[in-house]
Amino acid sequence: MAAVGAGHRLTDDARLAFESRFGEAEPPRVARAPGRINLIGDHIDYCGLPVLPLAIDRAVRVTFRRAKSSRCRFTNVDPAFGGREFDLSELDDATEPGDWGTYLVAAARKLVDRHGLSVGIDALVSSDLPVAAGLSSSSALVIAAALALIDVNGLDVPPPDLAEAMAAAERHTGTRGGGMDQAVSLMAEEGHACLIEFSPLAVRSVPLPPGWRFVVADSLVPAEKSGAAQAAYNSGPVVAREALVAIAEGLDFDGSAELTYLGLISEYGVAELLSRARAAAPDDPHFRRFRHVVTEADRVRLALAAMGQGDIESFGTAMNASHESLRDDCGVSCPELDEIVGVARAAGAAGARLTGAGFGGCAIALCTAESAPLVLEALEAGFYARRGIGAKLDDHLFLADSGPAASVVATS
Ligand code: NG1
Repeated sequence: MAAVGAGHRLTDDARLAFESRFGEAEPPRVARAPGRINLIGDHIDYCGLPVLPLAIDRAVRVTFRRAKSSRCRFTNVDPAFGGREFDLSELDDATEPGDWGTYLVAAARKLVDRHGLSVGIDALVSSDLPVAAGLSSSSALVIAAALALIDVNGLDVPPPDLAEAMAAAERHTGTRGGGMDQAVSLMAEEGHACLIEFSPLAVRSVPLPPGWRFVVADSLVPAEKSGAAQAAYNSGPVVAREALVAIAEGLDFDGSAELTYLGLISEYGVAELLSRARAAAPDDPHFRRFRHVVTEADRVRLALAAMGQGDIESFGTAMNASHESLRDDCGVSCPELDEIVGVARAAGAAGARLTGAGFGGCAIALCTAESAPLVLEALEAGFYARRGIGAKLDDHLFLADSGPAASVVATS
């Protein structure tokens, strides 16, 4: 089970909002789940390849109390979201695609199926993570809601099991994602990047070199996960798989072994695969997606080595190449993300790339302590001022501090 600590001081606003909706009784508890930036390795987790995200110190919080029945009542400090209610004994599919209630029901349904839980919650959701910005707010919501339900039902679910269960739960909302976001939120270690491997799920903490700073910049283009954007995202895993099958057919790959990207890469190596793949899959989108997947896997490997040596230039070079590949081979960037990346690099960032799924959302820039203020300034003047963003700039442009993994704490 994720850590249960003591002594979280609820902000007066959160206490007031919680008590005005659910009344005063015993003090509520808080489930907190962080968002993430992905340092490198995008659109490859669903191919089973390692990725390197970082949990940040911005999170979704679910302030909750055990309900007297199996009913779950959620309210949100942001009135734009409105309340959601459902009963654990009769979960239906009557939720809107993309609606925030869908994520709550998905988490609850998976826990009911696996653990038969029956005690509901009264809950207030709050967040300082920008929504639909590629920082994984949906997975943080799923994880925080799940931890709250697990807590009131007295269950003990090991984090890797919960990460896999919640990745599966989120797929029920219609997005065919990998398992990166849920794993990093549950298993990150503060001050460390999180190397995640899949099948089986395994996480290794990698110390962040001193002096490395990550600037996060929101393109202001919402990275929604419904409608056309969801369809565009979901075509990624399909094309990647089709490309793998087509390319393996043209190779003398051992047909008795399970066909995976990892297996193919370890048998042939990236350079050999690329030269053979060009001939085997002349169909352009498939070859391009294949090239992205195998080269991004290689960049994760190189970036990991660079991080181990504190080699910021090499890490930045891998980030730059990753952005180019996501833009050109996957087609998941957009002009605003490209602009941010360009401004950050020109202002002295060691490297910059979009982070997460793309189609909008955030870019990140790797900086030193000296270059970070210059990059922030350049983005403020060169990107945000021109779009009239002055107030609340901190919601869109900030330095990402690493944060701890998800946990449940008592409040005082
Ligand atoms: P974001 O950026 O949170 O939408 C999505 C997937 C990840 C991964 C990245 C791209 C979900 C919940 N998350 O993340 O698994 O595939 O895109 O690397 O589907």
